[in-house]
Amino acid sequence: MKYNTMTMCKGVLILIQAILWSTALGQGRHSETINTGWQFHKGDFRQDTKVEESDWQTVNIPHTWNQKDAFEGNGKYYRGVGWYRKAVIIPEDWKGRKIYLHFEAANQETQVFLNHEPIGHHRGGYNAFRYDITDIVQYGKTNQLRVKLDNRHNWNIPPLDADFTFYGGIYRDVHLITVSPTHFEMDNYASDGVFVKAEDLSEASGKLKVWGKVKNEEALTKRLLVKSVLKDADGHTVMETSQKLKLAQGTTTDFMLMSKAITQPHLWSPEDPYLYTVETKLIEQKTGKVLDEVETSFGFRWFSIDADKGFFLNGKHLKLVGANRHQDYKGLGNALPNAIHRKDMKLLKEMGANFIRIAHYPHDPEVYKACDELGLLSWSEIPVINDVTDTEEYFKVCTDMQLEHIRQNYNHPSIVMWGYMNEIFIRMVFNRKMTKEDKDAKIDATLRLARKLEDITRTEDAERITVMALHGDQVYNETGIADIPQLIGWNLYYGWYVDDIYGLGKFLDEEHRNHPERPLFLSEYGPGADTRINTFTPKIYDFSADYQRLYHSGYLTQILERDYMAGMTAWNFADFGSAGRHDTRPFINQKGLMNYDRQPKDVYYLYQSYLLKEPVLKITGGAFAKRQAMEGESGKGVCNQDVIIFTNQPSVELFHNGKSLGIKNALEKQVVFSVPFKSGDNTLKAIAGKTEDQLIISFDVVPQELSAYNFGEINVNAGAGYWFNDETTGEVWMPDRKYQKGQWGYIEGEPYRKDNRTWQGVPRNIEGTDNDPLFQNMRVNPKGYTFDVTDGNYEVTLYFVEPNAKVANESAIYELSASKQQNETPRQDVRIFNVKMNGKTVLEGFNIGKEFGAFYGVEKTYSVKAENGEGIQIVFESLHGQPLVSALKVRKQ
Ligand code: GCB
Repeated sequence: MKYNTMTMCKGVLILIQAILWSTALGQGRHSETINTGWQFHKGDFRQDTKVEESDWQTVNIPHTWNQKDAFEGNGKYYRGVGWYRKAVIIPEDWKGRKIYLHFEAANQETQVFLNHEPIGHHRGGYNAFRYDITDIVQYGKTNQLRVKLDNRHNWNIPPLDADFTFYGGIYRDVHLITVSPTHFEMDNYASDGVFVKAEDLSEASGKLKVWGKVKNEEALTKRLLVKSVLKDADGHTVMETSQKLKLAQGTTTDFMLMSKAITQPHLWSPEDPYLYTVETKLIEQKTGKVLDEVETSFGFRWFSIDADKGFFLNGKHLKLVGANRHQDYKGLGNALPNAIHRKDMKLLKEMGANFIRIAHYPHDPEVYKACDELGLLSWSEIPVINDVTDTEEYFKVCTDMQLEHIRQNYNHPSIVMWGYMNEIFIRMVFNRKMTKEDKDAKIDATLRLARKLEDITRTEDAERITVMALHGDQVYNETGIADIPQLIGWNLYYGWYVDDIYGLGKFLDEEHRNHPERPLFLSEYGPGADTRINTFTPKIYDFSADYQRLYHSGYLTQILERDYMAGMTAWNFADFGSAGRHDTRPFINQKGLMNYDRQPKDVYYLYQSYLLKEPVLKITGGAFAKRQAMEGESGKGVCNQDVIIFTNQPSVELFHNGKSLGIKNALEKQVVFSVPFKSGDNTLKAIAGKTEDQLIISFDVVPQELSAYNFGEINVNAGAGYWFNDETTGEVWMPDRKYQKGQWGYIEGEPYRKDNRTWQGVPRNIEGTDNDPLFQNMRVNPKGYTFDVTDGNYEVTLYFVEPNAKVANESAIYELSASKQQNETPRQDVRIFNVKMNGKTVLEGFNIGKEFGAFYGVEKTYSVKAENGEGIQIVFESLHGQPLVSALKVRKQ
């Protein structure tokens, strides 16, 4: 056999690697994930009960049992007990070492058993926890690991209530960690046990401080050296510092290293997220053996906040702009691979953000790591949301949570704020049943808890800024809770939950005037938006991409012009699961700048235009690239529609099918062109300097005289002021219009409104369809719809939904609607009507509620013959109550 240099090198490499591995296992710290090949059982059973093999389903971690059911039926997902089990083999040669089981998180109450012995119980779904299993494991054998998990509501575990889904499961990585019996502290709230920070830091110089505890679990006294080496990003040693320790058997001692001043440290910032590495080793003096080792990414940076001037990083002013983020993802629930966590941070960074509010709970370790590496400053918080329980146990769980949260994440340079409460009085404010005494008691308990959490946070970390997020109510000022943290985040929804986008500035100015010493941040804002909904007349609560644009544009200008505002984080980076919501995509909070699958909504590019330095140019309306609309008054097969372009360039030229529509200046990062669309593909090309963007819009212009229409189909979204694009079929639905001779449209009737406040018709999940927006809005009491089509055979489909929950349904054939399980009595006949098409009765005595219950999407298709130039006449006749219709489709056969 002939060896060439390549194979020789490979051989040497393998040898070196083998030595490294053996040292890794023999000494030092070794960690490995044990995510693969678990078994899951949904439901509870007693430990000693034999469960059928078939009851176990093989799964991998990360895993949740709610990724499907939280998005089905009425959104009542399984909140209960689930069991996991796994056979874990512990190698013989781990004998003599310490062994730990480390869970990055599991939601929300976890009991862990190893070889049938209980080894730990953890409360709270978003922090890591770790157990010492050294004395229980059997070496060289299979160990039975079992985990009982419970995601039921629990009065002693926050969050008690919140607008997101509490998916159950072991949804973050599980690790086995081994260390030498003499090691850095392993039972310090599941942290690394080694903490780092910069001291006396300026541009000119700074020191490195490293501290923690060392534990000697060997049966002899140890003489040790703790040594930290600071390495730059290229791996060159910048500084070393060490301390000698003598530890008697079974004792624990503190260490603290302080380096000499490092001149001109390379500072960490969002623009330049420069990371050093601190390698901290625990070395046996006699042998020079490394007993334990922790590697920490480290950034030199300092910051401050000012009530008038906002946030400063490394002495320079920095307006913080970014978004909040929840940790779930379409189809996966909260069980995400690390790659998606990292991808999200990249998407935020690419949006131009320099900040993230990690809401409403600590996220995966990968998120914090990515923030350090990409340069995203952050606010990280624990999930004490909407309400508190006044028990010692609840307070203890909250304070433990904050301790875990801070200790586990202390070393990340990206974190600048620690939060601990969100809108904590919101339930109380809206609860009409609470007496004054109840409210006073609630306020008292909440203040006590806030003070406790504030104290703990400041004691743990005197440098980071403490923060709390409030909803727009004076109760926080009146009770004094807003004076507790160092920074106040307001969650304000002017132009969504309350009227007027420009109410924002007024509110903030008043707060700043009344509390001039208090730094302020806009921690949440945003409207729901569905990329399938597009309109040229955006309104509050219409869920259109267009209203989202108006809203964010208004918010960006108002915050950017106010120096005292430290920053702003949009609610939310992406759509997220919220099982209690019934918006246009049920069980999802749609306020994301991106869809649930991280496809950007148009506003993502608006942020880019505001925040990025490199040229940004984006023609909006990509999700509305297929259109059908009426020819304009001036005819010629042309339909003029506004096209909005986002850019950070001064001006933009737009070409339509190769023809220039002129050059326009940008105003608030936007340029508007009226485009004369024609049937067929319309190529839009925008040019600004050297940057180009292109969008092809396929258009079907429906002539004013319907008889001139080369009939494909006309799809009408009745009673809605928006277009609806069906993502699956590609069908486009136009808003309806009033009938005029020779054309098509409705005769009388009103758009359905559930109440005066909301524009969205039926804020409920419409079952039996994914096209909820098509059904949620409707026309009530129409006399009819007329289509002046040419003679021929047509197919007409009518779409209905019963929006009134109190419908008669006793004789409904199937229990179709989940609403029926909600016992909404008394039930009654709401409406009964006939529908005629060209004189023929096609629906007689139609009682939607009786037949289908409420909120169930109904479709009925008929064949109609248009004869003698009379077109199609659809007539609604009331027998009882008001008829209604959600949508109509007319197709030529
Ligand atoms: C809030 C909450 C957040 C909700 C949001 C909303 O103020 O802090 O958890 O999801 O409003 O969309 O209503």
